[in-house]
Amino acid sequence: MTKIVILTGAGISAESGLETFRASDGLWAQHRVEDVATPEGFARNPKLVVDFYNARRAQAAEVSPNAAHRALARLEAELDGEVVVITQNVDDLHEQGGSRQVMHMHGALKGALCAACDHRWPAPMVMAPGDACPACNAPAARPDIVWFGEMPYQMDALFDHLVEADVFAAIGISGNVYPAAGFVAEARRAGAHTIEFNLERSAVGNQFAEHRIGPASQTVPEWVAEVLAARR
Ligand code: BJW
Repeated sequence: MTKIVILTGAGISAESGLETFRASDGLWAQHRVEDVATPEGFARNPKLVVDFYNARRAQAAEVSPNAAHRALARLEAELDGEVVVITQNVDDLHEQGGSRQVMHMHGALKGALCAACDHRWPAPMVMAPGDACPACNAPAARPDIVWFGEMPYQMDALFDHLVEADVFAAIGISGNVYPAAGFVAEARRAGAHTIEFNLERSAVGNQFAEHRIGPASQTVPEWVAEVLAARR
């Protein structure tokens, strides 16, 4: 049975209207990463961080999955095999597009996390600094997002999928952030065919066997159609 593991980054949601991080007009050009995406930044100025994610949550609620998200759902539904989407994205466009096996390694905008007891619950559209945890009542609610210096979610399960992959595809990732940037090496070592989908070669582009250059909304549906046709 074929197993396809797909890693997605901000580039797959760009054509839905969500900003990427490292583009010249992207999120990191507008906000200091140390201020909004580290636990130290949150400790210094929780309101700034909570407001940043409130705004991102509001933007994400306005957008829809694009043809690339939908194509991955089609692949999962129609492939005689297993498709696992590992996403660094905190939006839920894969789920809205119809994908079922989705792992959010960097957390989710729709989630809240208690910094005191690690309880997780659905976030309200607008969080406030000092919101109480529904489990322990500590005023310690934070966005359920993995910041720099924190351990991404489900690492053991992710690596289990990577070593079982026949095909590993990375879509719209810059290859600048670890551990995700190291997944191609892991999958390749375990024998997977590796494909990168991007507008240009990423920082780890030289580690992929195949490149599909162009907007994901075009390249991904084309590839999915090829994969499904070859296996019919
Ligand atoms: C298109 C397109 C279109 C556009 N079609 N393509 C030194 C060396 C190595 C590692 C470290 C180091 N010092 C520190 C570290 C670790 C650190 C790290 O990697 N730092 C680097 C900056 C060096 N990593 C961590 O701290 C992580 N934790 C960790 O390592 O724990 C320890 C550990 C050790 C060993 C094993 C396991 C764990 C945590 C990282 C948390 C990242 N968090 C963020 C923010 C939170 C989420 C949020 O707010 O949304 O996650 S940072 C930000 O970058 C976000 C993203 O998920 C992540 C990756 O960005 P992504 O998706 O690649 O987006 P962009 O914008 O960079 O790129 C978009 C790409 O799309 C571009 O290439 C475009 O060309 C392309 N594109 N339009 C196709 N239409």
